[in-house]
Amino acid sequence: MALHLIIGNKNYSSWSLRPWLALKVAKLAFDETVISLEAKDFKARVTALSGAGRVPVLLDGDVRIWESLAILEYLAEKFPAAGLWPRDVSARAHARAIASEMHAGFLPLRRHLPMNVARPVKSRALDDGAAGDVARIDAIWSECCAKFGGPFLFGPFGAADAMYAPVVWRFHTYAVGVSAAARDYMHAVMNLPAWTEWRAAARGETWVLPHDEVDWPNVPRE
Ligand SMILES: N[C@@H](CCC(=O)N[C@@H](CS)C(=O)NCC(=O)O)C(=O)O
Repeated sequence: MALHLIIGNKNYSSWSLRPWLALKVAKLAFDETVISLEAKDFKARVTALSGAGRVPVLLDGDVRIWESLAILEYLAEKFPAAGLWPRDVSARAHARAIASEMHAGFLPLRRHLPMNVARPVKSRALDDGAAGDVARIDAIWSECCAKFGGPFLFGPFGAADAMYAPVVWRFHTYAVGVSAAARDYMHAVMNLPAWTEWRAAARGETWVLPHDEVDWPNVPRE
């Protein structure tokens, strides 16, 4: 039975992007259903699949997995050839640590710079919390790319890159200043064919979520 990924709006749903991108880059076949986060029946439809009532949710036959990081772990276990985690035990521990750091943290950045794929690139002044998160993420990316050789965090694209992919979008959209190493890393992610596919779909969506539009009541579009 095919994998089936339930996700939110491609323009805004940063958690949804993570497993979607991993599935695409790993060339794993899957069906997908997009439910707008503001659809009247969003909660009812998603809660029927996962008590958490949030997307993404992965369905694999009778198996239901929620939480983006748990989905990536499931894919890594079920499809080891996809190489979603590094083979080396210390590199794998490093990858899991930074993936967990992303999953559990960077709230100031996430609040201040919501993912908004269709917004034209325009800088936004950072508050102190977001600036601190940017510095930490730049250090994570720079260290990984120097230590493991790039172009992705641990060489080839993997689960850690999937976890940070929405941050790449945020840094790009809000023209956040980063180091040369972080910029090179962002270019590697943004050059993925799957990136272009997600962007085209996101820009084709007509839903507008005001709380994710930092220019509200203006809704600038590419
Ligand atoms: N920790 C969860 C976060 C999931 C999450 O917050 N998803 C958002 C969309 S990006 C959502 O479903 N929001 C709807 C809601 O909370 O009602 C994960 O990693 O999957």
